[in-house]
Amino acid sequence: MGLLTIIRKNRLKAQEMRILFLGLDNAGKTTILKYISHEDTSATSPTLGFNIKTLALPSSPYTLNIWDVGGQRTLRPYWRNYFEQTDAVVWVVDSADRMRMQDCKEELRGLLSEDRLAGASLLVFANKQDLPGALNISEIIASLDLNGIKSHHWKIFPCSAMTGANVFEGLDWVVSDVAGRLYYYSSTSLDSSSVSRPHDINTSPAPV
Ligand SMILES: Nc1nc2c(ncn2[C@@H]2O[C@H](COP(=O)(O)OP(=O)(O)OP(=O)(O)O)[C@@H](O)[C@H]2O)c(=O)[nH]1
Ligand SMILES: [Mg+2]
Repeated sequence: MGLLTIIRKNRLKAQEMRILFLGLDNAGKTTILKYISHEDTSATSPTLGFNIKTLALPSSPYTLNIWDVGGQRTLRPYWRNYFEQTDAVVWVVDSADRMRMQDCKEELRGLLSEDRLAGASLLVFANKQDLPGALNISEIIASLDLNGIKSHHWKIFPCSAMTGANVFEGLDWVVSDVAGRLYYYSSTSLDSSSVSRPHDINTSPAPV
């Protein structure tokens, strides 16, 4: 058992998870974080550094330490400063930003090649599904070549930070995936009835 695994297990004993929100600028990371923190989502401004929130989901015994880091191009080299001890990456995509899907794919690919993220679960939020013209889940899986990801557990959820659709369902999945992977997940501690099925290539995307 590697040192990193021992550290991770010890942290899970303390019932904490470190979750890193990343994605291109304007994807909706901060708005999602506001939604799950029950804050006003109507106004956000670009994140120039990072936001951190510590919160508990109603359906989970774990305390989540969520780091939301600015995604502007000039800030992306600093993402690596946040990788240490990350249990899960939440990759937020602006589903309506068709022009930048290639950029989005390349940044995600680069991220997944980082050694310090090797054991992290990956939740992809296909955000802004409320916008007309948003790519659906199948289109985003194809655009980002998600089926090519063999190195990480991943799932994609369509969501909207504006309506809140599927936001907690996605988080529930990633929390249970981290907990299950590290053996400290107890089926009694996370109410499985609250975990909706994620949408990946094997399931039909649900409208949000
Ligand atoms: N329609 C719609 N707009 C959204 C949604 N999520 C975020 N937005 C809007 O998208 C813009 C960018 O949202 P942010 O949350 O600041 O994006 P970010 O990913 O944190 O951006 P950076 O901090 O620059 O990396 C804001 O105007 C939000 O109101 C969504 O689900 N639907
Ligand atoms: Mg932000």
